[in-house]
Amino acid sequence: MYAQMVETGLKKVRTEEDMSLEEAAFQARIDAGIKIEPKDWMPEAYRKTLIRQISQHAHSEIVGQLPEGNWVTRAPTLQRKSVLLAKIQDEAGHGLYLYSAAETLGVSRDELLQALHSGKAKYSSIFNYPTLSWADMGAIGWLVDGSAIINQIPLCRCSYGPYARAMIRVCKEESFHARQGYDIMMALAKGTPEQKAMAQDALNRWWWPSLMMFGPSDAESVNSAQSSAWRIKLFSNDELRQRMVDQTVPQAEYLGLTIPDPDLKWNEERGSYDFGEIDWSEFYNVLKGNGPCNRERLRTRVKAYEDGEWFRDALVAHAEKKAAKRAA
Ligand code: BYC
Repeated sequence: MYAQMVETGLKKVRTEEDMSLEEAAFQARIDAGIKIEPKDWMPEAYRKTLIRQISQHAHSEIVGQLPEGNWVTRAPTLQRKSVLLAKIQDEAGHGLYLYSAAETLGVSRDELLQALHSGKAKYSSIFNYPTLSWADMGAIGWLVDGSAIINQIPLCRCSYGPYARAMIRVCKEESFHARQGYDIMMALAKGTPEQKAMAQDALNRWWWPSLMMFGPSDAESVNSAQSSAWRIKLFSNDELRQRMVDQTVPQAEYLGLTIPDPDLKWNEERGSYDFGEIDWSEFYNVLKGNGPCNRERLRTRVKAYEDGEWFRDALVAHAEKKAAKRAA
């Protein structure tokens, strides 16, 4: 079922002439700002779009634990280690809320995980880059969680109730994540010249991939038009990307670090920053599975799932035993 959903991805917006009476009434509810709940009637394509986006979001949270997990045993102090551990555990929680939200749309968790493990389902491109130094923990919290917040705050108001409600809690936790990242960057930027160089190197490597997190340019985004009509998306990919640049440049200046973009400059007329062209060939290459860590990430997830089989079996055996007792 999932493969079929992905293949039939929406490419154009439904117009009034295309709509049945039921669909028109559904669209009117969305336009009036009424939340759609799991048992409400919904067009099949709305359901499929949500399953696609929510499950990709869930997969991103789960795979997103891996780059940071790489530094737990090498965190520089006990305090840094406990904060990093707490953050990574939060990401697991986010994945679980999101899988639950996707399940309300009638897809099973097994199907969703199968799609991830077989490489059919996407997860955020950002998690296919390696974490080479401790400064990367700072850059991820600051830039990646910072971008995630910008993308996710509007999702708290999206049209599908369970997704919107999950996002409220997720966003609260993400802001702690972004602050812990910025705190690491501040410590390094104020540290020795070597530490400051580490911070700059991490910014250099994470800046462009973070801008890619917002997805293709509006002109290339196949899903945006229909998702906006359904109020799954409240702002376009480019609008949110611009917001990220405008928010982050002054933060980099405060740290005394340089954004690795020679074309970055303040545009007085627009009241925001102009920035250089993103290397879209790199983005699409990562999406095709050819980023620096795509294979390693999937291999690690599949192994973790297989290693956990005994535990899942034990839970089922326990539940069956309890059910049998109750029935006796
Ligand atoms: N990476 O038509 P478009 C986190 C795909 S987790 C990979 O614009 P849409 C965090 C897109 O799926 C971050 N694929 O699509 C966790 C589509 O392909 P399909 C994850 C991408 O859905 C731990 C195709 O490109 N956040 O924050 O309208 C630690 C065309 O794109 C990417 C979410 O998932 C990408 N970067 O818009 C720290 C948020 N971009 O599916 C942090 C929820 C695009 O048609 N998701 N694609 O085969 C969204 O807001 C939207 O799905 C997107 C894309 C803005 C990402």
